[in-house]
Amino acid sequence: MAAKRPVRIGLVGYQFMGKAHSNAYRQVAKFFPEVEFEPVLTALCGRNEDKVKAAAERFGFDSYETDYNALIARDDIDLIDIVTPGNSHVDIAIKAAQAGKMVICEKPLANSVAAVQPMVDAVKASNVPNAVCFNYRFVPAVRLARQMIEDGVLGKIYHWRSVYLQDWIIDPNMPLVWRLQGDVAGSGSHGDLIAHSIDLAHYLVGPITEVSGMLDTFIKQRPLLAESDDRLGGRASTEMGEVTVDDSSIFLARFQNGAVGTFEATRMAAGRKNHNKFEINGSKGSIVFNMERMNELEYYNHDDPETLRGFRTVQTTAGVHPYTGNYWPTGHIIGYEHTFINLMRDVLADFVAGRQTHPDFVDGLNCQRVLEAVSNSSDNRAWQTI
Ligand code: SOE
Repeated sequence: MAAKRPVRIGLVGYQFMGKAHSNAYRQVAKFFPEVEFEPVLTALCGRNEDKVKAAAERFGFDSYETDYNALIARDDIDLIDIVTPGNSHVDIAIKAAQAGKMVICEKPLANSVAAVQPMVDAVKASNVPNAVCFNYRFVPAVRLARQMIEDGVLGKIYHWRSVYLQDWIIDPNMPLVWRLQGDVAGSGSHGDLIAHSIDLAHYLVGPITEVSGMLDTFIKQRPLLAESDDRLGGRASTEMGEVTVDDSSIFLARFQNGAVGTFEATRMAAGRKNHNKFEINGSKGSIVFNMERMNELEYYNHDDPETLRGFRTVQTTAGVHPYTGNYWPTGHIIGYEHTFINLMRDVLADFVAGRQTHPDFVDGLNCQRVLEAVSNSSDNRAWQTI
């Protein structure tokens, strides 16, 4: 077998997404032996030396840096992967592109259209491969949904209906972690969750042209964070601070192809954990996907004999479904982490082959335009054109 091309990774950030991405880099060439690249965990970067050193050892990186400028300056790094909060993406991505590195960045690309645009300009000017991590595109059931729509199985699409529901901030004593700070995260459930639904809608239905939305914050003050933990929360202090992001984001949309959509996202839906669900209704049938049952796709075929009509549940693990043949025998399900492995499989394969990948920074910008239009619509109480 020909030697695989090493892709030497410099990862900036080591919390939740750092764990997900480094796991994907470690696994991808093992599960997909046909790929022509081999990720090398060259360096991990973070500001706190003790913590970044420990994380580098735990995730299997060869070295660490405490300054991303030093990381980007290294000539033994091919790809900069950014998994830090939204307000830090712009400078890192632009400098990485200017240094000629491939760039992968977590979603949302940044906190406004004005911030994202120079990132897109920089990757274009340097002509470097780039991708944004909308990982739910890489769920086998979502790929199957896209294939069905492309093949005309659902006919003309009339409706998109999505909810993305979590409840991890429902306790008013949940501290003001960075995801609840507007200057760091940009927004709340809006950029964190509904961004995923927008990207999936773009991927499956097509461009959104017009929106009307409302963003709301129910809990306006929370305890400041005393110490963050390894998950999404942390220890609360006794001092209070302002919540500067939305708790809930809801909007109506029109698509270029004539379909209409409703979108809802919240982190205050008691009992819902990662309920990332969409339903698409077309002239010939419907499909339903829910991330909490991610190995399944529900399908209703209006052409079935009337006596037998009803939703069927397709188990998307049969080997014939996208990605699944590289994991386990039929019925042996995959999970959240596999969405990142699948993403790295496709994105790095495109990068080394010199092919255009998706979702790329332009896809990230298109999502940001919708996010911003919804937020403007909420402020102005009026429809906004994209
Ligand atoms: C937390 O709300 C979170 O981890 C998001 O930040 C992710 O983007 C989403 O995939 C799951 O929930």
